[in-house]
Amino acid sequence: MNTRDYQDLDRAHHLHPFTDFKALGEEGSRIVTHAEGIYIHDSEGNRILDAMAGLWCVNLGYGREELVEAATAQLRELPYYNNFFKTTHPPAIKLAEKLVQLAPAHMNRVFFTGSGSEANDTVLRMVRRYWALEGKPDKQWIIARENAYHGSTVAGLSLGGMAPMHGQGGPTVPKIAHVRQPYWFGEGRGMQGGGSDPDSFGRECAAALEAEILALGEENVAAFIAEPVQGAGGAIIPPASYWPAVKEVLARYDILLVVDEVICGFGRLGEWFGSVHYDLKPDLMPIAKGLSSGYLPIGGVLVGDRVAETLIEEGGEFFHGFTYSGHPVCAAVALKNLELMQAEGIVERVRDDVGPYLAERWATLAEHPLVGEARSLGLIGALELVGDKATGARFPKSLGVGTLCRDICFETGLVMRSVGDTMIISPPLVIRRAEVDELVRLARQALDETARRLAAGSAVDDRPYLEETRS
Ligand code: PXG
Repeated sequence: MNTRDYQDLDRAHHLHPFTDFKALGEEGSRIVTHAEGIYIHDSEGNRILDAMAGLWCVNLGYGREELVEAATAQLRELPYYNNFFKTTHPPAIKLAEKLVQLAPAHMNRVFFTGSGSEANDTVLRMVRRYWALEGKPDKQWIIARENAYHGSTVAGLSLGGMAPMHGQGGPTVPKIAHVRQPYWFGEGRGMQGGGSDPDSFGRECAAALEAEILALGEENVAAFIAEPVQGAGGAIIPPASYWPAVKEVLARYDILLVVDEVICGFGRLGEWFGSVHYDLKPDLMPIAKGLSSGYLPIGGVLVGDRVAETLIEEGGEFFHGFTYSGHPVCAAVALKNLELMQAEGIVERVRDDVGPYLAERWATLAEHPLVGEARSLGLIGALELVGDKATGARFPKSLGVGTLCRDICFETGLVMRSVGDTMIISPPLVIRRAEVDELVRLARQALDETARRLAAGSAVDDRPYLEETRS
């Protein structure tokens, strides 16, 4: 089959996630056929540097034989059994033990799911159940953040702060509130001056959280949920003041902290968990993606002792679980993935070597005329595209500059995502220094071409997925 055949069949039968079905049908999809290391290949013979690690998940890179072997061996041994009805199997037991060894000391239990969305559904039920068991059934409100992404199931999207998602498919889950995100470049700096410096802004965001707690009443608030660094929202690295101030606020009130580690977990920020980088000591940590380097779908919730002890001692049966909770093949692959990460010192490499190297190289893009800010932490990074470098003013939204740049990146041989006019990267953690150089060179080339086409007046007006969801 050639590209056209694939595209015709795809158009006829396949509804893609977060996609304008009709627009994609007209344009035709890109067919990715195989991959190795940090490169994907498409059906037209293009080799493309995947600076998004698939969808923030292929942390060990493509083509790791050890993971293929772990899956194959487990498929032969026991392809499926469940963890309901007083049964389990070695892969789930061993993976739980490994996760607890890697997690902060006070987290000693894990509940497995098939995805990050299911992990956040589990979080929602667990925190409300916890408070009911503690004799505080009114503590039901969960505070999340505007522009947050916590998944696409009904609980996931309700916790998320993406207004267009809330607008489709009927009412969201009740008793979830959203407070402002610590997005200094987008919301804090003030476009014509008059904004805050990053640290004051970080404290203002924490104060907004406290104000929301007081407005709802502490006695009604169950938990605060946030990513250490917002991924899908636009690789938003909070000001240094933000997390310490949020911790202070949460310590004043009796509210659980849920840190969504679906993207930041497993080395992305140069520690095993983003919570360790920011010293957060969460009560619950939803995980997925990098847990298996995306080779097979698996997620879970790491549960701190405070919540686990109540659920275990007081709870009786917890009526919750999925057919694929702790699936043996997914668990075997995840375990092998974590073992490889340990054996190869991947997390330390991100922290001490390739993360700082990316930071240095990425920062050089700040000089580009289209770039208002270049930021990174570990192996997550963003470029803010601006129409006026002197004032930092954005392009008119209707120009779709981020989309244009993203499409040019593909043509240039680079996967770089756009969220509005923010370009984001999250490359495989195994990326080498020479590949970082190539990534930055390709990004610069794409920026140059974007500037050239803008000058020639050929911006596009189609909007990419998730772009419309920026609140
Ligand atoms: N939490 C966070 C922080 C995520 O990034 C989820 C939960 C949900 O995980 P599942 O496995 O149910 O997808 C995610 C997922 C994007 C994009 O465009 C990001 C995600 C998913 C789809 C697209 O950046 N993150």
